[in-house]
Amino acid sequence: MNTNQNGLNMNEHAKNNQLAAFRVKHDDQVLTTDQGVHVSNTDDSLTAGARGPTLMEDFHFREKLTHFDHERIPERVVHARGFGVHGYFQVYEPMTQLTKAKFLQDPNVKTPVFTRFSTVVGSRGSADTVRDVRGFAVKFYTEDGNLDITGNNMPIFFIQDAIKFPDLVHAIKPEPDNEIPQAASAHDTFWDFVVNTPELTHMIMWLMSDRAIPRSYRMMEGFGVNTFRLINEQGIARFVRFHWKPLLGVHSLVWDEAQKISGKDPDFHRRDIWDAINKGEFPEYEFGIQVIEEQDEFKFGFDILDPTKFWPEELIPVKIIGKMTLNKNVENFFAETEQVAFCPSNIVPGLDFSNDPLLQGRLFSYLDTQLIRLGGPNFHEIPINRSIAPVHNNQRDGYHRMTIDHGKVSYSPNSLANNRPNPCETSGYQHYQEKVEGVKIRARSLSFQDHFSQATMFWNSMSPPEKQHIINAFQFEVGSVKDKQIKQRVVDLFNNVDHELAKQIAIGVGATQPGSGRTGASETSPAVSQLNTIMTAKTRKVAILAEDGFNHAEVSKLMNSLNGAGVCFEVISKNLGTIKSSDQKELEVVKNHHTGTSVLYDAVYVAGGRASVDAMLECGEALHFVNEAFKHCKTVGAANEGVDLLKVSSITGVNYSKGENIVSELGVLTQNKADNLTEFCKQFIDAIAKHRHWERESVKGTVPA
Ligand code: HDD
Repeated sequence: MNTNQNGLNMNEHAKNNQLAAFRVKHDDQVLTTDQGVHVSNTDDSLTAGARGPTLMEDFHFREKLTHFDHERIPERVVHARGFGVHGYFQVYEPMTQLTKAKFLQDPNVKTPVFTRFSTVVGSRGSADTVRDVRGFAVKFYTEDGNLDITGNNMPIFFIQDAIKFPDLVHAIKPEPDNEIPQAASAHDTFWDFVVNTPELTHMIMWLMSDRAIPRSYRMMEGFGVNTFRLINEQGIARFVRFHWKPLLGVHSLVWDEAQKISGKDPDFHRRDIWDAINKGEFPEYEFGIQVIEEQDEFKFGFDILDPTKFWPEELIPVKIIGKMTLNKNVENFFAETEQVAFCPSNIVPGLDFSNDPLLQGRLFSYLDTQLIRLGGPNFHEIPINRSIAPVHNNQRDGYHRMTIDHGKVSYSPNSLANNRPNPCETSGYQHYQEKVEGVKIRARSLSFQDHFSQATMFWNSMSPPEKQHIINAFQFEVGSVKDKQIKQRVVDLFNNVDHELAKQIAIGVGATQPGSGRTGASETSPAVSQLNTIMTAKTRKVAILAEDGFNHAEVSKLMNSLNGAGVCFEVISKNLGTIKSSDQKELEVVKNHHTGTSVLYDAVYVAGGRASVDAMLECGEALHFVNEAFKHCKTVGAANEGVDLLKVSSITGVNYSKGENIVSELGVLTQNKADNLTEFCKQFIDAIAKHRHWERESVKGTVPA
């Protein structure tokens, strides 16, 4: 591999150098003005007398205030709330047969990437865990120039034609008279748009599903959504869709938990990935492609150019071809995450677009939006947006131009500079020579008109708990709509998807139940159910509840086991500082009950030790912690005296261990004998790996999550 002395691949090195060239460290420096003049005092303005007016000549005051007054740029019109991280991509084996794209040829080449995850609807300061689609945008800095795969965490989109995008966004954003609600689709204008635009039906099923409340950016799939083309050296083209598959599996929060996190830690998702990368737990996603031969374009029961349809994996398998590793946090949020500019039209030789009408519109919109957001046509010169491939052309001037273009020639053809820079037929980007003909027409293709079959397929692919979550989501969202007619029309629309679903929506929102509707079996795509994903306890977060007098041998055994399995943990007690075990060993408390709540953890463990458990029994917070974790279907564990806390909790449907045996029911693990701890810890970790214990939701008396 072509590496430098730091072990960095040359492409990574090139990108790092580019960023480093603009990095300024201010440590140990004297404060200066923007002109480099040292400043003697930045706390008092220059005034005429100590109590007199400020003087116009105070250039430092004016410069400081002027810069501050201008330091905001417009937030993105959608996807304003996001978080970017650096990493690299490596292909597993040469993809020569399918594409000539250079970054997909050599498994030794690490292509630097910058990935920005986002929500769609909320403003820049909105909460991370709202119900929404998540953006999953990857910028590859390839040797052939920048390639952006600007995707989402759902494989389809709301609308089929880009001309409807402003309508969609106006409908889902806060209502314009009072700017309510923030970052939410649960309001009248959105559902009014839904009932009047049946092409949204399929995407609404995904939006109401658990996909819309991911547990972590690290546990989210990514999809390019639109259909692109791969082109090989021989000029043969194939249709392709792109996938990112997280090695930690695809997992979600539960709605009640997500809502609470929005208040307890609105930065939950960005903190999660920031902390993971700082700890060296680098998120990894495999890159997959679904490929359709040109001659098979019309072979399927749906139009492969329709972005409201996914290509079922069972029909068109996802070929895994590489991996992205995210291994570096940004140094400056504004410079990198805020100023990064993605654009689906950033493409490299070996790839091309399809006639997907949503994609075609996107090819215009992204570049256009950067002109206002980043203030002019030179945004490609901002360090995070620069390609590692050299840039030579006759584009000149404009706001904030950084490049000092040499020479007097800025036109083509020219003889003064030997006609340089000149196009190159062999290395230059060649558009695929697709034959197109037709009359100019404003009409939707007939092959785009089935809005319900795949929505039904999605519904029928869900497991019972996933179905229940969808029903609950509809009841929340449509229940928040004020207009009765809209509520009824939602019921009637989704009666085309599944009659039982429509009935349940109607019951929940007080609408009339539909007479008859779509029922019975349809095709399924098991791959879309999150129950069929990778299950691992790695990087999950356990809360250990303990107070003075805890059982040190037991807790340290548990901590060692968790460490061994790559599971994180934090000790939570009534007060911060340290607690002492029954044998006087000290343990640091990371959170108290004000700062550490159950919704921020994947599992909870109640430590044994008589005095510790007695203190917890007196403290309502510990009990609330356990009850809430149980309600959210999380793994709950307790050993020795710790079981006493569970016995008085509202956990239902569980028999506690009476003897020495480990009892594991509904994801609640208890045991009474310290000797069994090794096996107990193993089972506890296995239970955490299951993510959630949905079977609890069907136990009578359990409040649904
Ligand atoms: Fe878009 C941003 C994803 C349709 C117009 N979009 C944006 C971002 C993502 C997506 C991830 C944020 C990029 C970042 O992190 O900076 N958008 C999608 C997907 C779509 C889609 C997967 C459907 C397949 N988008 C879409 C359409 C249009 C736009 C049809 C307009 C015709 N999108 C934009 C935009 C944004 C944007 C207005 C806002 C900020 C930006 O571009 O840079 O141009």
